[in-house]
Amino acid sequence: MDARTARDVSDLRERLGAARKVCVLTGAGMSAESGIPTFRDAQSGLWSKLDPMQLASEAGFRADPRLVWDWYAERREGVRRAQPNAGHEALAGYERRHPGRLTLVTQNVDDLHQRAGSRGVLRLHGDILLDRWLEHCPHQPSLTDTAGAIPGRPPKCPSCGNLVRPGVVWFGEMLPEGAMETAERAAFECDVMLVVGTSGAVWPAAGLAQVAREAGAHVAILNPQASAIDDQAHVCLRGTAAGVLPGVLKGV
Ligand code: BV8
Repeated sequence: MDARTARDVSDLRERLGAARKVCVLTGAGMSAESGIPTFRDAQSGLWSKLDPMQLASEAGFRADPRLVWDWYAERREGVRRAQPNAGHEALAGYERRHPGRLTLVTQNVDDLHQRAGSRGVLRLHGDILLDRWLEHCPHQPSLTDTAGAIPGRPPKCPSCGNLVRPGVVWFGEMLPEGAMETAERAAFECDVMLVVGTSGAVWPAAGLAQVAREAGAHVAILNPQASAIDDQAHVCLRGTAAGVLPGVLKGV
């Protein structure tokens, strides 16, 4: 770590130690060191010719349900095989030491924050390990109870062919009721906002850094590369989640 980054880390540690309220926003880079490819990394193998933005949409699913279902099935396997990294653990430790101080908002659809022990994680883009029905249908008890599905790629309703889809928020879909309002309030009220591992390309999540900045919070971004929201940061730490977060949060 160079001298400039070391100075920035020590200043951030001081601020996190003194803060009344902290908001952390994480993106796919948070899980990269756990072996889960980031959203915009070139898709591996079969998927390299496909656009994740297209696959992660209702239109993409309706156009080729089996292709999209298989893409999620492969990603789900990757999430199940992955383990939380030192960055996830560091955030969970900080939360344990300061009950009620941290609001952790994630764009990620994996469960690594939760498996590291973080509680009350605010998921803006849903949960890749959950299923739900594509449509409301009269043959099924609810949108989220897919127990009545017959197996398949994707599974479907035996009575009307309604398809099962992953419980994530696709491009063009609204975020979960109230999630963004809660996240905006946390960004508005915090003294320190830490943004980890996001390109800042996806809205409205990307707007949270600006909400915090304009409300007077100290905004720090941790990312090995530049992001589209760096202009909202007081400091940009060029490093990785597992490499830098433990040093930022240890003993704070
Ligand atoms: C909505 C679930 C109302 C699916 C995902 C305003 C302006 C422009 C466009 C819009 C706008 N408002 C709405 C839109 C449309 C759209 C959007 O944002 N489009 C953009 C992309 C052009 N937004 C929506 O549709 C949202 N809905 O707003 O509803 C509405 C509807 C229609 C029209 C208007 C309004 C819903 C968005 C949710 C999409 N679903 N996920 C799935 O996962 O399959 S988003 C998906 O991208 C993932 O969740 C991912 O987390 C997320 C964001 O990407 P990042 O997390 O930033 O990941 P990325 O790969 O981009 O970057 C990784 C970063 O990590 C990099 O910077 C890298 O340097 C860094 N990194 C790498 N390694 C490490 C690291 N950092 C730290 N440590 C490391 N080791």
